[in-house]
Amino acid sequence: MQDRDALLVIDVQNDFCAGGALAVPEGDSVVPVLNRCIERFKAANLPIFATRDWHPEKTIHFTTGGGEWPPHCIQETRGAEFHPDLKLSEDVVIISCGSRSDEQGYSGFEGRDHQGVNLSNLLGDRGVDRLFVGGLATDYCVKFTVLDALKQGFKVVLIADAIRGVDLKPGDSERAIEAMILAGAERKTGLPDFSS
Ligand code: VGL
Repeated sequence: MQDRDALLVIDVQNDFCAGGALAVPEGDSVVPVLNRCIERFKAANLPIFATRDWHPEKTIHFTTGGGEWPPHCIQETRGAEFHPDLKLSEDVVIISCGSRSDEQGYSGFEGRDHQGVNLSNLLGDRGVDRLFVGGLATDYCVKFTVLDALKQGFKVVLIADAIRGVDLKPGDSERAIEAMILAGAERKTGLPDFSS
């Protein structure tokens, strides 16, 4: 970890965890790993961002609106809340994605904070140039967010133990990881520290 690093936690929400509307296999297992990452970034006074899927009831993202997914992460519902054990503090910047009915919202870079500022501007304002990324799901929001980050010139470190995928087709997550690495992401096992 260095001065211009930030932690980006992707969609660790009830609906993507055990018992949720779109539960990712072993989704909950990212929580303790991410909590330790959060502690480290806080201790180092480095910024932390957390994306959330934040859909309206009717959207092209859901099967009910012609899309691919069962309804999940509907604004202001329990399914859209962050996992109760995830230790996000007040100063974590929350980025809401897919909040319009005509967008899918897979990438955190399409999301905005509560004032409508997009993720790239927020990162730019804080002088961030490298993102440590973990969360759900490897083969969707993590992948699209990481690929967008790399396209926009950010460096990316994937926290291998802090991501889990949907794997609608077996191997989707592995292929997503390969695509992210091919695009320039670095994959790290273990927790981020100042030697990395
Ligand atoms: C996601 C499937 C559908 C994700 C969102 O957060 O990765 N996956 N919508």
